[in-house]
Amino acid sequence: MKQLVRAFIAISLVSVLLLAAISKLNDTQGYSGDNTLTIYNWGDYIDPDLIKTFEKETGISVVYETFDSNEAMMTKVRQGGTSYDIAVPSEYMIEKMQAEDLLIAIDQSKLPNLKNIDERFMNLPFDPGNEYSIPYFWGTVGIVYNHSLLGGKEFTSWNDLWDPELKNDILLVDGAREVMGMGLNSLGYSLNDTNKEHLREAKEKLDTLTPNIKAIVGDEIKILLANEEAPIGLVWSGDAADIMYENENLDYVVPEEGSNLWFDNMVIPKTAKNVEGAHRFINFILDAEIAAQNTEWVSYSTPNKAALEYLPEEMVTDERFYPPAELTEKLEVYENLGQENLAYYNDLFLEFKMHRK
Ligand code: SPD
Repeated sequence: MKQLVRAFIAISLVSVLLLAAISKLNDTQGYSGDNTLTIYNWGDYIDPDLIKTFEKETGISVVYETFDSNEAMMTKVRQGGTSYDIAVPSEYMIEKMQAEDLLIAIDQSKLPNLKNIDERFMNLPFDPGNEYSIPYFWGTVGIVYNHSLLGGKEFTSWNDLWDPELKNDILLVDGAREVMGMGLNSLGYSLNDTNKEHLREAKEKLDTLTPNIKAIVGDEIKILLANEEAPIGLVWSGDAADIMYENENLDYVVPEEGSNLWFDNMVIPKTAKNVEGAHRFINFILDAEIAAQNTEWVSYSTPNKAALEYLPEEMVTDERFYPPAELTEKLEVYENLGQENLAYYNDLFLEFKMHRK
């Protein structure tokens, strides 16, 4: 009898330890079972109340993680250590993920709210037919500047940033393609240039901007600019829109030489364990009122046409953030330049960052 009791206690102990280990693993590895959804998104890129609403509506609990660059996101998804059910990459990275067979095809029959998306943002070259990705937010890259701190100075060209009077005035978003793109555009080259001499020339031109650069930063760029810690920033349009609601001395411009037009879309990585829940989440985000709430919180430009009527008119008619097709046609969308070229962009960007130290 004593042996039986001892065996029972031993089995119970092992079970408890096993359960604790599994639960710990779930906490750290983003386990996605039927009742969990693991989402991987950019920082500051969803209204946190919407996660609660989704959890309440569906009974699915959300594990939410953030990244600050497409490259960081890709590395983690490729490693496969965490079972992401949803990720939100930009267009060139979607193409790359698809080329590396890292995505699950989306079942559009499960997305009745997809009809809310403006045709203009569907069926784009990086994902014909939206087989693998669904629009989330879109925008441009440009210069946000504080006309009050700069004594009324205006910006029209990337080359205006090289003005020696702007010593220590500029914050750059920490993005390899954005910063290298600024160097390329300032020389009249394409944002998708793969000519190594042009890329090196762009990096060397960026080195000469060093005296004017105060810092290269992540999401904190918004707070620094809004609090007037620096008068100029190279930013994504949505970050400019966000801080311009807080500080009326700020303005945003897309330089005349051209710039980047980008699209962030929701995808379901191959690591997904809750594909059904992922579709439910995407459809939830596509709802017009939910998309409007998200847009008000995030401040980026929504591709959801049906959401526009729930948003303040002055927001959605502002052509700095909702440029019409005639304007965006002049901008360039990043392409997937292939592993070797993308690595070269990243190496040059790193070299440029080192040069500053
Ligand atoms: N804080 C949210 C940042 C989202 C930026 N996405 C833009 C990517 C452009 N390639």
